[in-house]
Amino acid sequence: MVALQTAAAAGLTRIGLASAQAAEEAPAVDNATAVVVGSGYGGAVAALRLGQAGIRTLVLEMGRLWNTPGADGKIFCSTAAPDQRSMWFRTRTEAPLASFLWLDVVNKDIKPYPGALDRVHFDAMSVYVGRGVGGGSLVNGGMAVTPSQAYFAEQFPTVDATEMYGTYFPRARAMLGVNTVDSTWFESTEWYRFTRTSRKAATNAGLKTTFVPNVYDFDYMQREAAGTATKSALAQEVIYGNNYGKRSLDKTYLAAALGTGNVTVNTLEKVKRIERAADGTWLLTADRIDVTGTVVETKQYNCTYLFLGGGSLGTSELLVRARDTGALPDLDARVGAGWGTNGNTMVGRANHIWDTTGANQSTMPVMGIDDWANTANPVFAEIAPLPIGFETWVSLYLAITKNPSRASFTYDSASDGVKLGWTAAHSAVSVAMAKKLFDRINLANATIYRYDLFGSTSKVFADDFCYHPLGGCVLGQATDDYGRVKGTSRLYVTDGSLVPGNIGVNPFVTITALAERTMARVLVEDTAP
Ligand code: FAE
Repeated sequence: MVALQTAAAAGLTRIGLASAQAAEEAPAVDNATAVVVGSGYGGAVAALRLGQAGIRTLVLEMGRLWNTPGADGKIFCSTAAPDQRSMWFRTRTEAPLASFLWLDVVNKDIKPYPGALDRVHFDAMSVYVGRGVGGGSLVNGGMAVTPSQAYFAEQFPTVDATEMYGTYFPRARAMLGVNTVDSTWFESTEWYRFTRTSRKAATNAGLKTTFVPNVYDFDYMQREAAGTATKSALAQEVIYGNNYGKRSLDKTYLAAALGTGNVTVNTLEKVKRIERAADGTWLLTADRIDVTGTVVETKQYNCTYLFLGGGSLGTSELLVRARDTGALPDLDARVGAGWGTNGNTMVGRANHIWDTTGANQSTMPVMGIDDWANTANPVFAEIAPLPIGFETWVSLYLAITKNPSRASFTYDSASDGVKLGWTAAHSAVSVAMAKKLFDRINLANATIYRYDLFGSTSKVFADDFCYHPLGGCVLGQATDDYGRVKGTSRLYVTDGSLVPGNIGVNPFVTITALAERTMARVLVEDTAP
């Protein structure tokens, strides 16, 4: 933790216990025993467990370290007043809710900068991801949900579910700092009126709701509500970062990783190529950018063990490129395949005038409508906030549907990037499933949908973006059962690309637990002297 702070305060892009000295002496070609690409959930677990094992590890992260306050004294900007810190090299924000009453009042012009939230556009789907030390943990809603054991076993038939639920899920939850809202406070506070109103509507339709844990510190949130702590979740902070309260990875796994003294993080460095050197070690090429996005240096790294934690998009792109440009021709044909949106679709309902949702809304979701057991139409819908500071009567949801559609990434030589084969027809499956559930809620409550939230005049379901990209290097298919990439050696995947397109709940606890399982095995079997 100390290292994270001092390094950024000094304006350095290299962070470790001896960061100041290291930055001045950093050689052009760097050697580490292990390199971890990306510092989200998968990367952070890998870094900590490698560091604890005494292995000298370098983490390469394309985003910046978020701990230096801007002119307003805050590290992150709020959703209400987005500035350059909000999004990754944009001239205008691209918020999920594009409009209100069809008005273009949500998005703002900003200066290009390595902001915390990115929206990556493919032909028929755009994907929100976090950028910076901590990856998605910086921008997400903190919902820390463990999937049902039955569905986990269905999605991961070769993984010992008993061991996962006995060892790795509890380990992940403990390290992530998962906690649950106090139910008495929840029932009385104005900040969760929106959730109670949605719960009532679901109950009227005979649907079950369930509390979901979060990594936001609920004691802190209660102090925010009491006026004794600076507001964050209660001050419209979430998708562009939280200044207080949230236990993002830079405060948990990554702080512990740096504390081992064996881990260094280089920021604003994007790995673009991985290949095998003649001596069998890994050779990486990375572009270092400045805050204008200009490439100021192209660097090379050499390591024995390579861990990919660039997320479903980042890792899939690196591996598809490596296979299809001939750098790693023996990678499995299933690299790039098995991608899905976790069945994501967002929707808003209009409540009756007497069913208020409140001007004051916490940004941290704490409840879901759980209809996953309905085999005819399995849906788990997060009750999402719409924290815009005035009464809207809107109930907003992020539905996770059991959409079986999967797409693949393919290499595009023209851009040296990847294309994603996800189509509007794939999204239509999620929409149809969500619609069945919310039609039921509307019928039971004599309510209607909102048509004004997603830009166009008639769009009810947001079918063109997702928060939960999963797959692209599926466990047991493109890798062995522990994330070792097939067709090569000492190359591992530890992130969301291992999950086969859907996990039925918000995914980061699953990603973290699977990474813990991989590291436990790999450190014993692959790195022993
Ligand atoms: P991720 O966290 O995306 O980390 C990948 C990291 O690698 C990033 O920091 C990248 O900048 C970096 N990177 C990528 N490519 C490169 C490269 N070539 N070179 C260097 N660095 C690279 O991956 N999930 C939940 O469970 N609960 C929630 O409440 C929730 N809410 C969400 C809300 C929003 C707005 C968003 C965007 C996501 C949300 N998610 C939520 C999803 C969750 O954040 C996501 O599943 C995880 O962050 C994925 O973890 P990974 O380790 O796969």
